[in-house]
Amino acid sequence: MKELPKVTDLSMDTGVQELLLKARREGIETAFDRATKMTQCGFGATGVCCKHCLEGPCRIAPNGKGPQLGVCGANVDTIVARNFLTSVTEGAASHSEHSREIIHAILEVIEDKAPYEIKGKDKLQAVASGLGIDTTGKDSKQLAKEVALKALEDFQKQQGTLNWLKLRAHEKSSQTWQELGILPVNAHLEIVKSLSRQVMGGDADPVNLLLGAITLGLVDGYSGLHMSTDLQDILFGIPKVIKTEYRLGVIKEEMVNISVHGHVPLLAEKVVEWARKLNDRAKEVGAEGINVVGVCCSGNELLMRQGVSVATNYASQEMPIITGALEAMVVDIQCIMPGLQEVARCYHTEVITTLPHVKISGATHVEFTVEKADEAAQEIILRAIANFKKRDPNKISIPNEVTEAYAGFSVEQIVDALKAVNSEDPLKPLVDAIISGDILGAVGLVGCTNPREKQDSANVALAKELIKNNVLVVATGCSAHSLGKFGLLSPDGLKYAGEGLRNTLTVVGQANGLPGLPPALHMGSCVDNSRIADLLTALANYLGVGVRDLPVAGSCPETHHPKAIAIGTFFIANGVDVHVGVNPQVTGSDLVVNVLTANKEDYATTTDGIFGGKLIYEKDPVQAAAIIIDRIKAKRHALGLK
Ligand code: BF8
Ligand code: SF4
Repeated sequence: MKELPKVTDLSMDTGVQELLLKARREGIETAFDRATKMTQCGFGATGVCCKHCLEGPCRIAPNGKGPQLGVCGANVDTIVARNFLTSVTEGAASHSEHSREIIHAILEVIEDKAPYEIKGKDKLQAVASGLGIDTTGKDSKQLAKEVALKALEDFQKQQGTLNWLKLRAHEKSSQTWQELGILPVNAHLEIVKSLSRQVMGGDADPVNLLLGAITLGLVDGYSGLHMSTDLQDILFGIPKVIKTEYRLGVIKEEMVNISVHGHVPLLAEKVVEWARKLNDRAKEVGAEGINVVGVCCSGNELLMRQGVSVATNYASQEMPIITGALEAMVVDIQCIMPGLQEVARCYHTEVITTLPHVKISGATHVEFTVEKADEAAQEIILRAIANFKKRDPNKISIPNEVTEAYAGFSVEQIVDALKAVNSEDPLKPLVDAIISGDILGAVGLVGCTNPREKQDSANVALAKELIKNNVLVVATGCSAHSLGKFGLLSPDGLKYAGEGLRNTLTVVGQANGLPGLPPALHMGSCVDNSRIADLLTALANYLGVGVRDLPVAGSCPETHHPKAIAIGTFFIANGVDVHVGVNPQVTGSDLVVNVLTANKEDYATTTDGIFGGKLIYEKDPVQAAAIIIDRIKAKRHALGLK
């Protein structure tokens, strides 16, 4: 039996630490315990294990000791590259399925078959014009229908490339992809083609497989991230700056507590709506009202548009249940640990799954469709209210810390905030600060937390190091939650910033009635990495350069999900370096490592040589920040900036 690690080594969040101790006292196993028990397979960890057919599994021994070819003759480079493509494809499929759900919802809404309205009329106009749709004299419904049909084409067309790629990609980036012949045609076609090339006896050229991964990265970026964000903004409105609270103290003992967890906001928005409508019903069971809190990216979506507070992020998603005061954990899709149900069995919490293709055995299933969204949301709220009476008072313990944070920094909101400084030329103050060096560059801090890593620790340490060095941080996903918990999404966090960054953000913040902008700007959920890409495209256009030339990078210090691998690939394809702090499981192949990280020979055939961006793998956050800052400085130098 391995000794259990100290809870202070598992999470930086003292609320999580407190509940981990409670879980141990109550004999509850959590993801952190499972991570401690589970040894990682050395073959899988380096990407050299192939399970693509029943001749295997085949694994290639390191250092030439043992078989160097699979039974079919596949070598280590093919196996590692193929596994990498598998991950990117899984990510692209998840995000594309997310946007396809929103297309379907919009098509139902405009036929009055689903109880939502088109709230983002500005976004609708902007997206429709960008897609080349004639908007004159058309009402929202007609326009939304034409936009949704254009989106649907990106799952159907048999030639050309994605409408959303043409809408959102920087011209110089698409030119490179066109010259290489790697432009995606339609999302479903590329996902199927990718599966067919991974199959035994399919594509065996590692470089070709990696180019395939770039195509799937583009599917992820344009059919997944960009399309989801654009269509969600059309349906639910463009996020504006909003104040909220973070940490487990947002769960309230006197309230009926419901956490929403997952990704697609169709359900989560309805849960919030019906929690408000049925609030008084909670009083009938002795509660003061209904309190909805967020976890993971559903939490981000609700935070960005509704200011809903966030209890915690991925690795500690079981903790809200362990408070003993959570009546329901409502989930839709992605990043939902099946282990939630095992934990919930020991409390009164009802885990409620909602989608026909994402069920957990033992959990309650309330089927959600956009057509019956109101009925499903009502049933969920009424179930939660009924559970309030089932609490065991001896098991209730809610950590009391909360941290104030600001979110809602869509590109539109950032531009609006900058307009308060320069109404004629809003990007100018930002660009001037970059040119003068007050802002050295920008980093998108994105991705997850991972039960194998000390939760929030690398996300926060890396952000602090960057901010100290005048690098502006924009954040999404569970990384943004880490920063929120530790004060970096609040103007108070400016105390950690270097002078140039602090002054710039103070000026912009004060022009907008805040003491300053936070040193890290929360731009949304993981699909909202599209907002970061849009900001980069706007900056590149302003400066008349390519995205690859900008002094920027992405970083995923605590990642775990294939979606993050796909997002990283999308940014690398756009010429943005991507740092990961968790082993990307490709180190078994020198060829793959060299193509992705450009650290040895054949620079011209690396992603850095071709696209202008590379993978950086560094576990230590301070060291990682130094590497990122060096690259930012090199890109500044190439632009003629000091
Ligand atoms: O899409 S950051 S743990 S919740 S994968 Fe998952 Fe990672 Fe969180 Fe959002 Ni993104
Ligand atoms: Fe082994 Fe080749 Fe089959 Fe993979 S595809 S399991 S390497 S025989």
